[in-house]
Amino acid sequence: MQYTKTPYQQKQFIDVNGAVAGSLPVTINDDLLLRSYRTMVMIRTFDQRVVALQRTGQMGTYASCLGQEAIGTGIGLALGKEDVFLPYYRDQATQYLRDIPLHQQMQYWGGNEWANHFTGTSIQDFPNCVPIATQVTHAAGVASAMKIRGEKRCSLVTCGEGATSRGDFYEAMNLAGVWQLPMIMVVNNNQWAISVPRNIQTGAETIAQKAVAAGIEGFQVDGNDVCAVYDAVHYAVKKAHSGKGATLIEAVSYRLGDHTTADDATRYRSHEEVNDAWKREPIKRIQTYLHERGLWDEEQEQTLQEQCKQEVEKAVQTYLSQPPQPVEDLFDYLFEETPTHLVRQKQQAVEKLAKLGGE
Ligand SMILES: Cc1ncc(C[n+]2csc(CCOP(=O)(O)OP(=O)(O)O)c2C)c(N)n1
Repeated sequence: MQYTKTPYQQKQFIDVNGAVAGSLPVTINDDLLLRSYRTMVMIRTFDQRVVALQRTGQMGTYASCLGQEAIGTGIGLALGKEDVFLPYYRDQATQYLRDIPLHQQMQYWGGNEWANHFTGTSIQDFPNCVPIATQVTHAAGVASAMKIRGEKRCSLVTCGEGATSRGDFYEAMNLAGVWQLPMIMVVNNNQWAISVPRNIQTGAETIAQKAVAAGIEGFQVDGNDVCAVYDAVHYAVKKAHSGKGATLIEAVSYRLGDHTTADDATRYRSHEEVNDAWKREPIKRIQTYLHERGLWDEEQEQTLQEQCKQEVEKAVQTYLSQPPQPVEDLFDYLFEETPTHLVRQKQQAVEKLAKLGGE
């Protein structure tokens, strides 16, 4: 029997050299390009600063989004305020665009779960999901509620390519297909699930083709091209809002940093591979494109770099000046009536901390 090769082709508008083959899609104007660029530079500045805070003992374990800024930015700019975002842990850019302040994101990574208490645009958004792929089932639930209520809204969930090997992912995608849910799954295919490379993660040639089995549309985009991500999400949102069902978007990128600050990626991948991936990173190409179009110059670049540094430093000061979380929070909010053994442990924790001088 002759099997046809997978039809999925990575969609791209701006290539690694900042050149556009043909023209940009009608959904993208100059204002959007500039916003994308500014956001990506801001998030990279934030990311580097948070890693530095962690290295100096002022931050908890942190999952960097270095090299994947275009994915979060494209999603954040295309998703509607009325939609619900269910993030995983590399969505700093989307959260920033959904009005979650940088200092609040630092608070979260500093270990304070209150930082998942959102307001404004993100009031109905879900907390960062660390358990792999469980958020995809939540997104199916959210989209199902929207459909039952007849609302013109959708849920958008993100996960890594490793997460697509889990049952939760397949189950949720199956529901999205059979119930025609207004749901979008964006897979950040950064090639590595901690130390497990993409090629031994799944036998599927692309992550996008997993959609076929669920009866939904799936396609690949260049996840380092913010225009491709934006255009794909914009399309999927419009489709979901008009009752035409779910979409799986595989955004192909590369994790330029360690998995988290608790990882050392040099133990399982080569410098050559990482250096090669740097050539495709998402920020340089759009900067080149903007320069060539006459939309950006050196002076604007310097001003932006300065603004980003200042905004991030301001966030650092706010984060560092916040009082530590009360130790009682470790025990509260879990049970309507706290079990006796936990009441005892809570008492012990409070006493121990008091002895240490509240440190
Ligand atoms: C249910 C569950 N199993 C295992 C883990 C441990 N774990 C944390 S991150 C990770 C790899 C995830 O890789 P991928 O989905 O590709 O996302 P990436 O971190 O590369 O963005 C694993 C296995 C977890 N957090 N949750």
